[in-house]
Amino acid sequence: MKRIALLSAIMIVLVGATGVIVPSMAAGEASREITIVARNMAFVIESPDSFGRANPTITVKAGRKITIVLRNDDPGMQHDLVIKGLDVEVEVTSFGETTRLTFTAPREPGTYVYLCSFHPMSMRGVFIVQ
Ligand SMILES: [Cu+2]
Repeated sequence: MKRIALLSAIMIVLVGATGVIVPSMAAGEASREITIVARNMAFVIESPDSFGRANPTITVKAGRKITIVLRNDDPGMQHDLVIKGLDVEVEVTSFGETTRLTFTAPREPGTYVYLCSFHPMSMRGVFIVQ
């Protein structure tokens, strides 16, 4: 009897523990995908609220897993995307190519600059972690 009581106590602890761990792991795995298009020597995001605006400010949640998809729509040009101060370097793309990078946003809020390392003057925007 004592043994069964101990066993069920362990089971309750285990179930309780997995009950806590599983949802947080699931939430951590969901990454937010942001598609950024390199076009006419600028970054654009094809969403209704920022369509056509060059180098829009990108805002993400602290600690959130982010996937940046970089598509190159510039014939004859190479582009990449680097976020200064973060370990984020989306690989170089040639015309018609898409590259992607998944990373976790810092846990602390902050403001960073994203840019194309080939064209840092015309392809540059603000990346906010909040
Ligand atoms: Cu570029």
